[in-house]
Amino acid sequence: MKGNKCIPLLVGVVLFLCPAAQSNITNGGFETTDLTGWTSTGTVFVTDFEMSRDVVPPIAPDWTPTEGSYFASLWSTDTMGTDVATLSQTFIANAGLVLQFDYFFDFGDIAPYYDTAVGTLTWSTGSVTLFEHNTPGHELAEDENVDWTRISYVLPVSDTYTLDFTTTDGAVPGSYESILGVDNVQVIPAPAAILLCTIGVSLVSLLRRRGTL
Ligand SMILES: [Ca+2]
Ligand SMILES: [Ca+2]
Ligand SMILES: [Ca+2]
Repeated sequence: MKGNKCIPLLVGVVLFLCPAAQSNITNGGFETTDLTGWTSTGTVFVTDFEMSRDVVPPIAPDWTPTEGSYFASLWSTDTMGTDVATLSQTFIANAGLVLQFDYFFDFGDIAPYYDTAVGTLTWSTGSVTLFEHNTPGHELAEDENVDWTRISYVLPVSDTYTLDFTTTDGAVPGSYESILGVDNVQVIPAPAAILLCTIGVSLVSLLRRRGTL
């Protein structure tokens, strides 16, 4: 196959190799300065910084966003009128795309008052725990912080997904609070797809330069 006849084929191959990030995640970076697109319960808000919850030295610096100027903050405390905070969003995405987000957990309490932090993803036929801290078997040291961490998860099916973040106060009303921070939530093509896409686009460019196309 030579000349113009192979153009549709090559363009088709490149389009196949370059999957669009088809997802309807809304306000994944919280840059609207509010929780537009998200559902929340308890003490949850958008902020540009949080003071660390470290009751004994060393005192960590303030928490700041990993993307843009804002992130979501979930407080475990029950001194604000609740003892659980949740943040969730439902979105549609194709199989093979990658859910990605950043989170931190600042455990501000002491044993045995294990304030928990959990991230889960649920779809019509399954679910997965993306991270968990201070649940049984996952206890942190007193006052320990989990620094900003990037989670990436390849979506197994084309489906409707619900992403949930939850933090709960361990015990004893009025005990110290902990904070779960979330930022930069997005659905992106898998790295392998991006690589193949790059190769495909480069091949088309090369062939055009050589006059093959
Ligand atoms: Ca942000
Ligand atoms: Ca801490
Ligand atoms: Ca607590």
